[in-house]
Amino acid sequence: MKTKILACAMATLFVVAGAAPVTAEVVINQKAKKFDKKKIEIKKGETVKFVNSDSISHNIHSRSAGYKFDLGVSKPGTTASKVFDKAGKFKVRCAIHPKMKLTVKVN
Ligand SMILES: [Cu+2]
Repeated sequence: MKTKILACAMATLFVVAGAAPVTAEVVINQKAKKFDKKKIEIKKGETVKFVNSDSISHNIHSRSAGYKFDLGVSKPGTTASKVFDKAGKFKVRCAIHPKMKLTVKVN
């Protein structure tokens, strides 16, 4: 019985360690009503973390065909994360500031 539990725990550890590259995180900073990058390329399953370093709120969303999402209003000093679990090229925008543009290419 003990051996079974140990084997199970080891298998879990292996899965967590093996999954590490898939859960990689890319940080995008928002400052002066801009994303700090215009284009990023990530792998399917990776997370993009949007940090709001502005003194105003932002609202990250995408209206790209087949991949619509809305992270809602993110207040100054907060972060909002999005897992991109679909391959493709997506336009990320801020609903409050239309000039904020980011293209996310998911491979
Ligand atoms: Cu904004």
